[in-house]
Amino acid sequence: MSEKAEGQFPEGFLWGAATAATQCEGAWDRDGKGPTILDHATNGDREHPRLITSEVSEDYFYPSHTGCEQYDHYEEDVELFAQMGLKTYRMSISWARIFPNGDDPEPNRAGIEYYRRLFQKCRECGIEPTVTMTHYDMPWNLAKNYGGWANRDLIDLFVRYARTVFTEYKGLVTRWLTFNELNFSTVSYGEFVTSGILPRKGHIIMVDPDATRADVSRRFQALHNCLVAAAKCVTLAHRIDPANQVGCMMCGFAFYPLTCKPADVAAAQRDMEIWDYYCMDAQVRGAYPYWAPRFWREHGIELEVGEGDLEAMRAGTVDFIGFSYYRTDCSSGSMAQQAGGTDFGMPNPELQKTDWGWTIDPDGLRWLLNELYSRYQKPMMIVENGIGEYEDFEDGTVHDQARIEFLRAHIKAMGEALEDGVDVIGYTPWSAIDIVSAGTGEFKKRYGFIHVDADDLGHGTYVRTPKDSFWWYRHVIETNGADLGDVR
Ligand code: BGP
Repeated sequence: MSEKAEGQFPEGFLWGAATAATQCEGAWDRDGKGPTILDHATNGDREHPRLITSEVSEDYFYPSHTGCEQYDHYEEDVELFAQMGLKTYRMSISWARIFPNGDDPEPNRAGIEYYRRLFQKCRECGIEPTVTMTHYDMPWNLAKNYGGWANRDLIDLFVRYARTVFTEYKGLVTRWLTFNELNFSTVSYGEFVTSGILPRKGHIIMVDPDATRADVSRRFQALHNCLVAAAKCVTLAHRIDPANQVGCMMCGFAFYPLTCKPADVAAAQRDMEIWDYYCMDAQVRGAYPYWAPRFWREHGIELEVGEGDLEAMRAGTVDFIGFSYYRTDCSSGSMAQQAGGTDFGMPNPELQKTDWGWTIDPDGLRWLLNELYSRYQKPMMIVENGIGEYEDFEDGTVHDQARIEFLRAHIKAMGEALEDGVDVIGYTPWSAIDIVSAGTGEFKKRYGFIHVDADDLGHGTYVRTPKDSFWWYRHVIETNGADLGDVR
């Protein structure tokens, strides 16, 4: 029996799927590419956090060095994406393929040409690229020798990188996202992956005897510098090609009060403010939220705001809101989460969880879409959504029914939000193909529509095989979301 959602999805809706360079490309040191911060991250799993090593050492396995080998398989991958019917492929450019050290006098031509071939291949196959400019992959040199985004020099270095890619790919790429999940910088999780501040704590542990935690002021300074750079990129993108559309990319956190105690309701509001609205207001409205001065004061945050920073932010507001959505969490007034926290919140006792403990909450997607739209009234694109699963390869494929159920429920919720009147322009589930997990570095935490024969230590043939979800999603796209049934 098919489940109908007729008429909800507008013509031209951007059905797609997503990946990121450090998780799929491999070829980490080929053709002039420099190392990125995630090239220093070892593999881990649920119980064993990834380590960030100060040198790349033979004693460890670094999963980004192989990814799913898309660098060598990109033509085959794009052809498979076309067979699935994707209208857009969200992927990221590795900053260190273009500027290997971030501060090189000239860009790396081989890196520029690789992405040109990839974008051309997408266009030939009728797929529009949606490009993230940096997805957790600052050149290592900038983290090590500049102090990451805490250093204002990075603003100009990033804008120079932006100018290079906007100019080189003019006409090939018109849909851009600046920083992946920039709002992770408000919590210590983002200290390393988003801001490039060494060392960091949280899910990733730095192997460094002198490790100390960045203070909250430094973290928010880094975030401020990112926000200024992102805004300057929006202005620049429009100047270079008026056809360019630039979005922010936020981790879509949704916090419910754990109970109806007023303290829990207030905590949920506070968590939404810090985790979501601090960055979104800056990028969508072009100014920090009204409560920010009190927040800075109470947390001892002293921002160094450069001349012209606030004007740049006001001028460079985004064209659309991109966000990822995986789960929801609960807030409690008794929990010391605040700006220094590493936790995502309290688990919701009403919801089922994945094998990695992430709650499954399709209704939360409709809730969050409405919540964000009522605040911003901007087009929205869900640029990540998916389920990580242990999977078996049987009868020559993977019968990933759990993924089909997960995506079907979320697409239904998105359809409801469209009927509510929310302007949703696209949906790019995570992930187009099996790739390395960012959080744990595992390959066995699989998200893809396409199976890749590889294991956690990079062994395997890297042969690609469409899973059941591939055929299911193809049918969803073919019917523009009108039939979410289980047709193969
Ligand atoms: C998002 C990241 C992605 C991706 C995804 C799944 O936060 O933008 O890079 O990895 O989460 O997370 P994980 O890979 O840790 O399961």
